[in-house]
Amino acid sequence: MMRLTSKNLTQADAQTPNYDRSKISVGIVHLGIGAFHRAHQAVYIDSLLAEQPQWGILGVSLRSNTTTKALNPQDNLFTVATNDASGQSNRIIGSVLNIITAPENPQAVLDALTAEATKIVSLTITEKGYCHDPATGNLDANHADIIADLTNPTAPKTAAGYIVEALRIRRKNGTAPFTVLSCDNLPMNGKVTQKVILQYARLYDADLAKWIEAKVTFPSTMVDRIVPATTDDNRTQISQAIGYEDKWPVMAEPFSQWVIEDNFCNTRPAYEKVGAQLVDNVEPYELMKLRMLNGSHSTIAYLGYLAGHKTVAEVMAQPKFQTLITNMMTNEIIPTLDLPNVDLPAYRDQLIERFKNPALNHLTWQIAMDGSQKLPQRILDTIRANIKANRPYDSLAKCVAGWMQYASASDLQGNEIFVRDPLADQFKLIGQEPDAATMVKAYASITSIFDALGTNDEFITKVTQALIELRN
Ligand code: CS2
Repeated sequence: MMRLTSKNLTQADAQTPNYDRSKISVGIVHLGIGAFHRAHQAVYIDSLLAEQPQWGILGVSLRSNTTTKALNPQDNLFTVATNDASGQSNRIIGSVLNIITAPENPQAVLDALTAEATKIVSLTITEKGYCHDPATGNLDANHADIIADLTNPTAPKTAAGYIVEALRIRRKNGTAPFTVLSCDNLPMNGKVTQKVILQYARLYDADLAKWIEAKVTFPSTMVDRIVPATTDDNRTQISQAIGYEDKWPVMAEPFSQWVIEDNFCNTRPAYEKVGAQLVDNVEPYELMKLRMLNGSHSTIAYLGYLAGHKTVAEVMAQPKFQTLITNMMTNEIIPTLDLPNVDLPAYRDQLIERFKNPALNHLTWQIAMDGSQKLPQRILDTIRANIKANRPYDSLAKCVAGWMQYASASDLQGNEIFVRDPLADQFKLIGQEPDAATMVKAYASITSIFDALGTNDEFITKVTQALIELRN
């Protein structure tokens, strides 16, 4: 089968770009070009380029060269296949003009970041890419990569290192700064990014930090689309469907949402023309999405995995789980939210349907990954809000208990679990504690996750009970 490239693009059996790619230029540099970015922001931009050709994307992989190697030979074109019970539709996205692997070509990344035409630097680097303490949001100045970047700031490795070095050069050259646009699942992701960048910059050059504080904006965003990891079967099936070999397509659900704080220090794309919502304050939307969607996802992932289920849809096909998740959203999450203009029960029902999508092979193991980075904003903040208002949080406590069992690297039958998390080694040691109460206390004393909640007796008791129940 012939490889998908610019030459055969228009012959592919899919929706293809409605613009001439040779007329598009780079206006956005995106750090962390994973499946999510390609199925989300790259699609919105693809819809806009016919009208605004100056907003093409240059993708950067900060670590591995897998995406670059797969996509450069196909002119960085890739298929986004959306799927649900009604079938599949394939769209080839042309908005990513080039992809660079940063460790192989750091100068090319800095050149792109310092180009006058680059007005936005966006990020999907996952929670751990911020090198921060998830409980407080402060930069982790002891993080090995941050130490390395501060020792050698002109040859950075981290997103913070690249952004600050690029801003230093832009300031020196008299080039206007870019907007930094976080698209990761963190509450007030713009604020978190700003804090990390400013703290890093202060350790580098105090004057530069002041300039960044005065000139650069960090809008918050709420991003939403379920994008499971692509499998070999997906690759084969999508290639067959479009008639050309696509080595790096993505699979996603049809649903997509993007809410953006309208606070750009440089120019911006007309996002509102392609379905994104621009608002003054994103926080309530972020809390809604993180607590309802991602909080439910993590609960489904830990408890579902321990019950022997491989995918989210499989878990949600069990009436017991569907009831648990519905009740958790109704009684323990919705009451913590303040969005008078959104029909939250309708949002809940829509989420249940999205989770049940039988066409998505979304692995519980994939969502279970990096719990140390996800739990605070998805589950623990909600528990804190309930404690404060004297409301129940029993289902959320079950999720925490499920996470602890999972983190111990041993399932309920004593089989080993491959836990992927920056704290996996520490978790495994704690998991050897012989009884539930001691184990719960030990996990809850990890302050970078639990902060002061870890010393709340009522919380410890509830989670311990939930863990004992789970084990029985
Ligand atoms: C998931 C998210 O892997 C995970 O942790 O909860 O990636 C989720 O699918 C997206 O946030 C949906 O927008």
